[in-house]
Formats: sequence, structure tokens, C-alpha cells
Amino acid sequence: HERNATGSLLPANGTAARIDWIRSRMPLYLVMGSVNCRQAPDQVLEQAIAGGITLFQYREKGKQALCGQEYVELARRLQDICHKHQIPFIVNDDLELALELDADGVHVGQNDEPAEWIRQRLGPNKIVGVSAHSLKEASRAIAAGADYLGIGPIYPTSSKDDAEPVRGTEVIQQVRRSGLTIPLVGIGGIHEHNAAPVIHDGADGVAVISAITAAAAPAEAAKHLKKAIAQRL
Ligand code: 3NM
Repeated sequence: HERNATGSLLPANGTAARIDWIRSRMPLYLVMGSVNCRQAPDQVLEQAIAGGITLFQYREKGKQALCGQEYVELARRLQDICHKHQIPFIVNDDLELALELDADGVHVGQNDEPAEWIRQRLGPNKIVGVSAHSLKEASRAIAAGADYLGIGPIYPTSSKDDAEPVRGTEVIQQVRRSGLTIPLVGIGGIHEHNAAPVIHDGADGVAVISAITAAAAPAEAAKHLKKAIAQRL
């Protein structure tokens, strides 16, 4: 196995091959930190990979979030698991950690460091993801060099304290209707029984926290989500 799941494999910026590659990673995107897990995060991630997730984001946020050395150590362990299975490892909102670990990319929200800056610091060989909650934010993120968008919250979520108002798939539809073809996932309250409309309305995949991390059997939960999505792709 290659140590870096993407790195040299990621096609050059602006090419159709790169966009296809990123899109192929969108179907089932697990976002997770220790706070979200009922079992050891390492085990949840292993099971989620066994169940078929295609991309992973380390998002260590919330009151009980790890910090300092523990935060970095968990990141390293989860990155190792991702590498072992060739799943790209994305870091949420922490450029310095991503650089230190040589992560595959960074995901930022609207209140985090600007995407232009993230792209400039990471260079062209890494993945930059941006959360967008409107067509305007989506267009700006694309201009800033985003490789993919996370659009949400699609449904009510209890995994993010400062979530924006629920918009259903409206913003995804607006983005697609305006002709933007950038790879994108829907996020927020998505589970196996409500994932299909998200894909139907234009997303390339779904990003989930609790549907997998809070499941009694994360591998089964991931498998069922994968199935619900595949029926629509
Ligand atoms: N971002 P769950 S919603 C991390 O709307 C995150 O941008 C959102 O968790 C956004 O799958 C969200 O448990 C939480 O609802 C997703």
C-alpha cells in the first residue's frame, strides 16, 4: 500500500481527471471526532471503512474534544487507518495539523480560514473542501479553489451546535440549476432512509456523522447508506 492515499495520485488542478477523481470519493463521506463516538474512534473508523465509506474527515470539535498531544495522536492513528485502506484523510479546520501530518486535504467552513489561503498553503496536490449554505457561498468557494463542497444542513442535526437553518435540498438544486458541476455532498441529519432524495436532487454523495458513529453497528450502518445511495446513482 502507498502511504499517502492520494498525494501523487491526485490528478492536476483544473483537469477533468481530477474532478472525476474527487467525485468518485464523494458517495459516502464520514465526518468524525472522538466526541461523536460510542466506541473507540479507531474501531468506529475501521468498521465504517469495512462498510464502504469513500472519504474521511477528522473533525474534533465540541465541549469534550481532545486537545494538545491527544488531539494530534488521535489524528495520527485515524490517518494510519485511512492509509492502510487507501481512504483519503481530510482535516477539518486545522491547516497546521494537516501540514504537520501531510494529510490529504483540509475542509473549512465559512467562519474558518479563507479557502484561498488554505489552497495557497496546501498547494495544488491536496484536496480543499468548503462548507456552503447558499448559491453565493458555493460560487465563492469554487472561485477560491475548492475541490468539493459540503452543503447543509439538509435535515435537522444534533451534531453541530451552530448549524444554519435547515434548507432541505434547495441549495443543492440551486447550485445544479445554475450549471455548477463541482463535486458536492449534502450534510446534516442524513441517514439510510432519507439519503436518496439528496442524491436525486444533485449531490454526488452524502456526508454523515451520527448515522455511522452513533450506530450500534457502524459497518452495517455504512453498508445500508451505501445501498440507499447506489440505488440513486
Ligand atoms: N456540518 P449528522 S451539518 C458537520 O450544515 C456538519 O454544514 C453541517 O452531523 C453543515 O450527520 C453537520 O450527525 C453535522 O447530522 C452533521
